[in-house]
Amino acid sequence: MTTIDAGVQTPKKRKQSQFRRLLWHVNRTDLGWVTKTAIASMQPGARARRRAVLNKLPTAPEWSAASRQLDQDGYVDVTSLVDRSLAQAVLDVGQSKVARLDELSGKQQQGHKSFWVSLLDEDLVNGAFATDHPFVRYALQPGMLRIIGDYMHDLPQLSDVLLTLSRPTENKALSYSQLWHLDHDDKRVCKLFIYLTDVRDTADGPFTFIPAPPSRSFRNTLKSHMSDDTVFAKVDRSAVKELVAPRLTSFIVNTARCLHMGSRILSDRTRLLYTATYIQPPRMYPEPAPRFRASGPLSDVERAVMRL
Ligand SMILES: O=C(O)CCC(=O)C(=O)O
Repeated sequence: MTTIDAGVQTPKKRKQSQFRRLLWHVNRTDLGWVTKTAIASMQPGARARRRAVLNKLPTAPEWSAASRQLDQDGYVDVTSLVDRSLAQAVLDVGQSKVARLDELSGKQQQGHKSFWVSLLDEDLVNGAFATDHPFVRYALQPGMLRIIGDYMHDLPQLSDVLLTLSRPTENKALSYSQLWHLDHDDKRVCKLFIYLTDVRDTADGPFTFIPAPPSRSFRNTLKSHMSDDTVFAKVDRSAVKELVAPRLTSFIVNTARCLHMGSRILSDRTRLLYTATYIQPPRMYPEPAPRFRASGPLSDVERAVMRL
């Protein structure tokens, strides 16, 4: 009897994984639209059904203007458009988690980013958030879905919600999202953020980005995370937007089109940030385990956005 070491691949498996790797690289370029279109074509009529659901959402002139700005520039400030009481509920949850930081960071499951602490692990059941959690309610605001949906010309899919506490990394080299990158979760990715602490200056590690038009030259780059030198060899520093703003500032960024980085926290500062991630369905990669579990009444739109 022959035994196969699990760590050693057969030639067929090696070819398959080389093919997947190649596809993964290709999908990060504009050629990925071919893959996306092919996947979408396997679900005839699905987009029209999603658009019918999108059209059930209310409209407002200021949401349409925000959507147009998102399309043109790749970002929009939505602080004046969000529901203040939902924002406050997110802030309350965030602050209550930070008050228990030592206890929660001991239990952290996602440990790879030393400058990020995930504080929501205890709110998950089998990896899923209850749909009445304030973080989910914030992401489901009709105005935000309308702004992102009108930009995508499709009903967005809510992929995840996240609370991150960024802390100083002392003298360690910059890594992960502290370096310039585009998000490649899918071809269209929008993130809705709220600052839950004041970001007063560069030392607070602001979310920093280059709007979509000047970010264009990085779209087909195969390098995933880039240093300042690499970026500023191609684009003028004056294109950079550093989001220095008080707590409860909320903004949407198309992180697949706008080169971005953040969390470069200095000295004794910390930064607390809420993020909701939306993609345009159907997802390019296999669907992960459900991230949301129904709790309380849900509208058709909400069910469709969370695939429940
Ligand atoms: O920590 C930051 O400000 C950057 C976050 C980021 O890169 C992201 O959410 O994709």
